[in-house]
Amino acid sequence: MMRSPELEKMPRAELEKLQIERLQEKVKDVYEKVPFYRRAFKEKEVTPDDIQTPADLKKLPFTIKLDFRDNYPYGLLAVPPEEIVRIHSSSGTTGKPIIAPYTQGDVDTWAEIMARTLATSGVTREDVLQNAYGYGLFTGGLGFHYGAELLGASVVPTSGGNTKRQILLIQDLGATVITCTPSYALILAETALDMGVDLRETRLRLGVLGAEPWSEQMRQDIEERLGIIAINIYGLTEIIGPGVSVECPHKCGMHIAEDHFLVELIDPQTEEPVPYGQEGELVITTLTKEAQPVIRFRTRDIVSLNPEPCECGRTMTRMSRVTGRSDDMLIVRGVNVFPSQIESVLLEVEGVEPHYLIVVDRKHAFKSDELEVWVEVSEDVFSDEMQKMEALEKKLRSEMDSVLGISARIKLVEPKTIARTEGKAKRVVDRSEL
Ligand code: DLL
Repeated sequence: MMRSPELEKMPRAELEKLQIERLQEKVKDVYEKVPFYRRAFKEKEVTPDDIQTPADLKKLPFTIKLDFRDNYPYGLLAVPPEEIVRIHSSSGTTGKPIIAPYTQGDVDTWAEIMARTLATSGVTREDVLQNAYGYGLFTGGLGFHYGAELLGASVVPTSGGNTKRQILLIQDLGATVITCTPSYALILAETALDMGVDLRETRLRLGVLGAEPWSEQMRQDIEERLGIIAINIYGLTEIIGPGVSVECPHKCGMHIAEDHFLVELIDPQTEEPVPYGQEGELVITTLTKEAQPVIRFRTRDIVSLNPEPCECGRTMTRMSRVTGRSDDMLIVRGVNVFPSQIESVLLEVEGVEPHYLIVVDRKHAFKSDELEVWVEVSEDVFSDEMQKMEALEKKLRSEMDSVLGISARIKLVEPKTIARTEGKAKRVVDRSEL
């Protein structure tokens, strides 16, 4: 099993030396092999020779989601097509999907990164890991699968869905680790209860959850309902899939695999660098990807960075949980709000289930005078008298108002009426979709 743990605790100076060497090589690579990058470099009047120190990174052009669409499907390849052994994909925001091709080298590197990632989160070769991320084009299923096998854990590749069978397998095979989206973890808990199973009484002890935004309150809820430690993991198709960063059991930020991914934080409007501790948009450059290296990819994910070494001894920069995306921001009467903030407020209030929908008018590009939030109430509140429902609604409205500074129309709905998804939950919907 290769895990390169020594890299994770490397002195910063040494790490930066490794990064610049790898960066120089990659920049040369894309300049020579990918016409899209050569053109973009020429426009910025920069050549690979201009990249001598980490600070030179900002001379390079950004890459955005649209560039993937414009070069669909193979326009960003840096290797001959016969080198490709696998292709994953995710839905783009509009039109064509995003394509992620891998060489054999990429598949091996990814497995190694994921083995290390899972080890960081607390998984060991003694664990039985039930992998409920979707297998297929989505990077979650196979990404976790290869990493967990390399680590030596016993993998149960359930993929998403068939929730009742998931519960049976957790019980019968003695799963100790569950890997899925946070929203699916809650569905598992809910379904288990319906089946008369208390997941807290199974051997489950750890969840490695990600692929969608979730709040600290959501973590507490999941930990309580499943009787596990819930660890946050981050990644994206354009860069590699899961494995870009992950929390250690200290749960104080996600350790970025900086020997493979060079990160920057920018102000999404001015594109200027943002200092440590402040929030900005995460920008990632791949240092080891062969098939489709990416230079300065604008993730749209809003995070903050912390360069201090962690209590666990790892020296790699940590990123906060994703507090929003620079493009899912809602503007309600001039106030910027992210769905994750709304979630935090909702889940603080007693009597509310962690299932909600934010209804907006997309035709005004998320600028809205009205914010409507549908919230599921818990069974006991719902079956209680009307007065209690009214009190709850009032409480939610005033909490939203005092915490976020915006007033929202709250619509309380019956338990289990908001559609459940097996993968990523859909939190924001257009009124016309209802
Ligand atoms: O979601 C890869 C992945 C699979 C990550 C399994 C973790 C676990 P995409 O489908 O391309 O890839 O979606 C990437 O999802 O830009 C974020 O906006 C969001 N995202 C991913 N992980 C987290 C997380 C996978 N832990 C997009 N917290 C990213 C918040 C996340 N958002």
